[in-house]
Amino acid sequence: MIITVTLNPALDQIMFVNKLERNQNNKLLETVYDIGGKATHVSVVLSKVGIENIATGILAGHSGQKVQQLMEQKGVPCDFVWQEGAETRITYILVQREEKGSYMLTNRGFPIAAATIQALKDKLSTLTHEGDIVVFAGGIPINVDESVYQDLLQIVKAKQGKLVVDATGPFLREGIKARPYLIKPNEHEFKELIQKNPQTDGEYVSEIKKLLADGVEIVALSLGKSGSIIGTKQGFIRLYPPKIQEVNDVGCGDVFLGGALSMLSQGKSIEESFRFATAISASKATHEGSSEFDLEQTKQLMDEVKIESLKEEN
Ligand code: TA6
Repeated sequence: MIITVTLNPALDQIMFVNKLERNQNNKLLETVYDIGGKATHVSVVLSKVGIENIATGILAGHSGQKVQQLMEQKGVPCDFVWQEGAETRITYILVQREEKGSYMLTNRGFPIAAATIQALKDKLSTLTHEGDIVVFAGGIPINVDESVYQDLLQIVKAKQGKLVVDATGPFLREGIKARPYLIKPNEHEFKELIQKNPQTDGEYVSEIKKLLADGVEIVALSLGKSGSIIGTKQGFIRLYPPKIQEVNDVGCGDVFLGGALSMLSQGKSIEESFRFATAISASKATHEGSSEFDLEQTKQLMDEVKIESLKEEN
């Protein structure tokens, strides 16, 4: 079983214009809603691929109900903790049809009540069984500190669960302290973590080796449109994504993580798992929604993913 934990889910409001004009009345061409918050995306991929999973975390209000409704429409079993008197945050994403890339404005979300955190701890303890993969991904609520985060991680470790952590700054460091199965930092998060600025793949490999020595089993370093570097004690590979017509890049990193876990959880090799992850992430980029992709398109893109083995620079 794979359990995804989204402490701070979001309802993504994705708006499309031709080209944003300053000081103008920019008429929206279209607005679509999708799920947001990162670990939620992982669950969408797992469900679409047919991997048993449960999505939990903290939801609230009408926007939280809309998120759960969208998750259920995408075939995701949900078991969230609900907080009264609050509203799940809305993320505003602007996509210009005539330009590449998107603008994303993320709200911080509501403060989590002590009772809500306790309810989540109880739920996590109930849901997690030995050998389960438990994915913590996405932003952290404004009043959740590193010690609360570590308490949640340790509930999983106590149950012999396998931790996956996709977090930033001090929370990524907390994740590494818990000796996780997998971490997925992006380039910015990685450089902030190591407090260095690697310039070559070989330098990245040297830094990743230190994290493996600290007890991380798989380091999946996302380099965005340039691809990724995957490091394990068995070696290092560099993956290059296929060329695609980008529509909306929001959610690609989360779909990448979901794609990798959907394969790893079936015992597929590192190379096969991250080939699939790279292809499904590329498919997501060609879709408007932040959790949309096409499995047929993914299969066609698999052969266009380039993979090289990497060595540490001496
Ligand atoms: O990675 C995509 C996404 O999850 C969007 O769906 C949007 O909700 C945003 O990121 C949330 O990011 P945050 O770091 O605030 O959790």
